[in-house]
Amino acid sequence: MDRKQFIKTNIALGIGLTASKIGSAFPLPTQKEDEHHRVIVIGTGYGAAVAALRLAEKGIKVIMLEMGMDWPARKDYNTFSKLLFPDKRSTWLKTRSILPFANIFTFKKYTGVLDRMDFDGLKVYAGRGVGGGSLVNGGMAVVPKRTYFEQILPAVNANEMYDKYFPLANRMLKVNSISPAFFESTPYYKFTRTARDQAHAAGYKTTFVPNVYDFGYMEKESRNEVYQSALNGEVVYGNNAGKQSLDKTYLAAALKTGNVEIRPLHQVNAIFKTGTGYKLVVDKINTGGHVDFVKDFHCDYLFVCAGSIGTSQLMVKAKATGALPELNNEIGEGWGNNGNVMAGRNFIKQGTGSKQSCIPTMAIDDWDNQDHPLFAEISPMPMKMETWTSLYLVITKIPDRGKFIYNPLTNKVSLKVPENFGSTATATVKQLMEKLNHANGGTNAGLLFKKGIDEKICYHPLGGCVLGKATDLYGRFKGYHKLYTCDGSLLPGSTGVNPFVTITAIAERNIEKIIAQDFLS
Ligand code: FAE
Repeated sequence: MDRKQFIKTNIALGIGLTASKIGSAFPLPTQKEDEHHRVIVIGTGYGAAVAALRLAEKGIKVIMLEMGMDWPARKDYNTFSKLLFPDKRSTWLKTRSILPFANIFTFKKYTGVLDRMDFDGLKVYAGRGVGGGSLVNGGMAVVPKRTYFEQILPAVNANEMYDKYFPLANRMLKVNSISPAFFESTPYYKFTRTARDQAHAAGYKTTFVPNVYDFGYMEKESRNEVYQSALNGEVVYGNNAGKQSLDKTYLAAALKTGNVEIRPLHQVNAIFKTGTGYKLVVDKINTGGHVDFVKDFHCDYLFVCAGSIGTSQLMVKAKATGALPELNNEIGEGWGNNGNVMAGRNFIKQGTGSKQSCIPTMAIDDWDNQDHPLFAEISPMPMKMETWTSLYLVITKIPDRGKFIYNPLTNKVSLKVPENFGSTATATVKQLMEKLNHANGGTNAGLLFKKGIDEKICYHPLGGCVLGKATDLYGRFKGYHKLYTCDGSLLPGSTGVNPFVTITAIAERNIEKIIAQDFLS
């Protein structure tokens, strides 16, 4: 008996079972009529948005199922919660805030915008809502170094990527750069200038990093001409203005075609093969996380783009439960954290400023270092007071990879990583901190993280359905037809830089081929 039959039988019998016994919340949800569509896309993050737009442009109707809320911009600039005093809109179905540190805020459970998933000691963050990670991320838009890209995805034509798809992704995402004059003069980037000077004193090179935040808008913020978003502590719980997130770029263009419909608060729980296509079992949830109703969606073509964790969990479960038995053994393998490590330094004698923009614009670039390659984003700590602290999100090169495992007792999929996962990354960042402290003074910020370094925080989950392994070279799942992924699960655990430009560019490359070969031919 599948879930639908189970619900129907129990309703018919009038049995007062709680829905929690079938994996949902009390009271027992109703089963709504099935729907059938030609194309369904799960998720509304980068990969999903690219797929939906390009299909819709060819006149193909697409339904997007997104577990998070829609967050339309409000005229009073109050769509999203503030950083310093977050409310329930900040956090996905938890009663306490979940930032890497200082979690003292409590609220009612709500389908808020930032989620944290805890696995095997790791804390993996993700965006929830129409726009996925683009709603909560720092907007850093970085094309990976070509030599490294060629190493991680040797079967992908790098000429094509660097001549066509990376520039296309940058254009579509509205990537822009801060003006050097504004950067050098504004108090809001003192924290970056200080960290840059200290990096140079320690012998490191730095590089400006482009962003999707509109720097023209930011300059107006600095002159108090418009609502202050990035300059007033907004980023990780959403920006109320200034950020060109996917809802303003790819998804806006997709909706404009008239061929795309987005269903928020629709959580896909299972995928099955049917005679001619696929069946999705979906919970329509409310903002408290309870299930309003359950519905089966059927489709001919399915794009699973729920992010590295979401896609891997759905596909591992489908393979393990026999719902998609022909998936190969690469499903759930090859997961990495992009070598993420967070680190902080105290007693920065030049000061880092009481005013800080939330949008990062610079990184320490030591990727060519043979022993300890790193790319360290200089991150803000917008506490509205001088903290004499520098914060870094460091991307390192680590060999360790995790895998997803299905537990039949709980019907859940978790992530397992090898023992000492991240020890190479910690060694790299220790060395970075030592060099910076040695050249400039300062100490590791033990109040922020244990010994000032935390390799358990992951903002960049990647892999689980790796390109060319779990899928063919264009994201088609091996073993099935008309079943695809386009998201971060395709990347083999590492990109050497912040990943969303790579995810977008690969999705553009893949969907072009898929449309030509699977839809138009
Ligand atoms: P993603 O954007 O995560 O979208 C997946 C979507 O699927 C989400 O909207 C989910 O709610 C939805 N979903 C998941 N499961 C289901 C389900 N079962 N049913 C229905 N819907 C579902 O995937 N990257 C950069 O390049 N630059 C940065 O500056 C940067 N900063 C970051 C800061 C933070 C705090 C975080 C958390 C991430 C940051 N990232 C950054 C990472 C970046 O946002 C991430 O790599 C991409 O968002 C991943 O894109 P995907 O398309 O894979």
